[in-house]
Parts: sequence; structure tokens; C-alpha cells
Amino acid sequence: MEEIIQKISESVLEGDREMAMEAVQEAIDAKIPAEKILKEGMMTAMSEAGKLFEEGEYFVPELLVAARAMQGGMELLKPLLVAEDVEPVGKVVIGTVKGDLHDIGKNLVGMMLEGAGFEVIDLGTDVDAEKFVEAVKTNNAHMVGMSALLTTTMSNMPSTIEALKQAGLRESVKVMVGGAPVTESFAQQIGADGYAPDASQAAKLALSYVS
Ligand code: B1M
Repeated sequence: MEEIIQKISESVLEGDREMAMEAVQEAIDAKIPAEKILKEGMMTAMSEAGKLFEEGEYFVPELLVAARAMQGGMELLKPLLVAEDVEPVGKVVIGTVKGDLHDIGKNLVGMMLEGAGFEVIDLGTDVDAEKFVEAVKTNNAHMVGMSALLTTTMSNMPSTIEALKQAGLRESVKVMVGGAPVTESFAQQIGADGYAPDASQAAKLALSYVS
């Protein structure tokens, strides 16, 4: 059993989607519980990939292929997780703010959050405040993650925070922001709960909110 889990971890870490899917199928056939496959096989590997990224050993492409491999495994695992009633660690609504079409970094953040066990509701790009608010309500989300890559669009972050306040939701959600022009002090200034400089730290920050 441990050998198969090890094989899953290695294939995710190496970004080998085909091998990851093969190993996950092998684990399913061997009746290893889906939760164990997810947590010990895939989530530990994504956390290791995040660590290597922070240490400068992995770069964005390595992180992307690792996340792609994990998503391959997730395709096979999702129906079983639902059947086993495995709860996600939390629900996060993410999106790139209004006027902004950059989504590579946001997608990476979403993948790392999934890798950390979150259910991610990805609203895509050019997301206005109302859409964020609506998604938080509909999904009963615990967190909102906003991404901005333009200095001209980061100003749409505080308007989303204001809209959450107006809707009476600000106290019940954590707001996390990021993207190249965003800084820790900007996050504080606009009343966000947190800022993460990269996808790996975004996942860590999100986990700190639910632990
Ligand atoms: Co655009 N663009 N772009 N662009 N683009 C930048 C951002 C720019 C810095 C390039 C430059 O001039 N040097 C510049 C912004 C200048 C500024 O505002 N100060 C710029 C511009 C000006 C524009 C246009 C206005 C160009 C034009 O049309 N005249 C236009 C705007 C369109 C729009 O959004 N309305 C535009 C368009 C585009 C493309 C469509 C061509 C393409 C986007 C494709 C896509 O995303 N699908 C594009 C690209 C690719 C870039 C660059 C080259 C790369 C961005 C990227 O994907 N980086 C960028 C220059 C650069 O950064 N070198 C540039 C890789 C990605 C992994 O990093 O997104 O930073 P990043 O995400 C990181 C962290 O920031 C963090 O984690 C990620 C992973 O570690 N992070 C978060 C991100 N979101 C987070 C959220 C979190 C936490 C962490 O919590 C929720």
C-alpha cells in the first residue's frame, strides 16, 4: 500500500500526469481509501512542491506541471471523495478582479489551494464585486482570494471588500489578496486579512485560517 502512495507522490512531484493517473487508479483498484490517496499521496507531494518553489529549486513551470499531475489524479478521485463524504478543509472563492484578464498566477494559486485540500470556486477573470459577493453567498465560502496584475485594477480589491461589508459577509470570510503589484502594506491598507507573494504561500496562509 505504502509503495503505491509513494508512487503517487513521486509522480505528482515530478509533474508526470500520466503516471500520477496510473498510480491513483492502481491505488483505487487496491481499495486504498480515497482520503488517504488524497492526503498522503497528493497533498503531501504538492506541499513538497511548494516548499521546493519557496527554496528556489522549483520555478513556475515545475509547479504548474506538478499541479497538472495532481489534477489528473483528482479527476479519478473526485467521485470517490464525494461517495466517501470527505469534507474539503474549506471553500475558497477566487478570481482576478474587474478589468484584469491575467489568470496564470491566479490559476496557480487555485491549484495550490486544491492541493492543500480546499474546494476552489474559480470565478475566472474580470470579476466584479457583486459576482464575488454572490459566489460567497451561494457557496457558503470561508474565504475570498483576489488576484490583480495591473496597478490600474488593484484598486478594485477594496471595492470588493466594501461590497462584502455591505452584504453583511465581511465578518464571516477571510479575504486574501495577491498578484505582482500587490504588497503586504497595500493589503493592510485596504483591510484584507492577508497577502501572499506566491501560490505556495497563498496555500499556507489559507490553511492558517482554517486550522
Ligand atoms: Co500583461 N501586463 N497586460 N498580459 N502581463 C503585465 C502584468 C505587465 C507587468 C507587463 C509589463 O508591462 N512589464 C504590465 C502591467 C503594468 C502595470 O500595471 N504596472 C501588463 C500590461 C500593461 C498588460 C496590458 C495592459 C497590455 C496592453 O494590452 N497594452 C494588457 C491588460 C489586459 C487586461 O488585463 N485587461 C495585458 C495583457 C496580457 C496578456 C493577455 C497578453 C497576458 C495574460 C495571459 C493570461 O494571464 N492568461 C499577459 C501577461 C502574460 C503578462 C506578464 C508577461 C506575465 C504575467 C504572468 O502570468 N506571470 C506580465 C509581466 C510580468 O509579470 N513579467 C504582464 C506569471 C505568474 C505565475 O505570476 O501572475 O505574478 P503572477 O502570479 C504569482 C504571484 O503574483 C502570486 O502567485 C502567483 C504564482 O506564484 N499571486 C497571488 C497571483 N495572484 C495571487 C492571489 C493570491 C495570492 C498570490 O491570493 C488570492
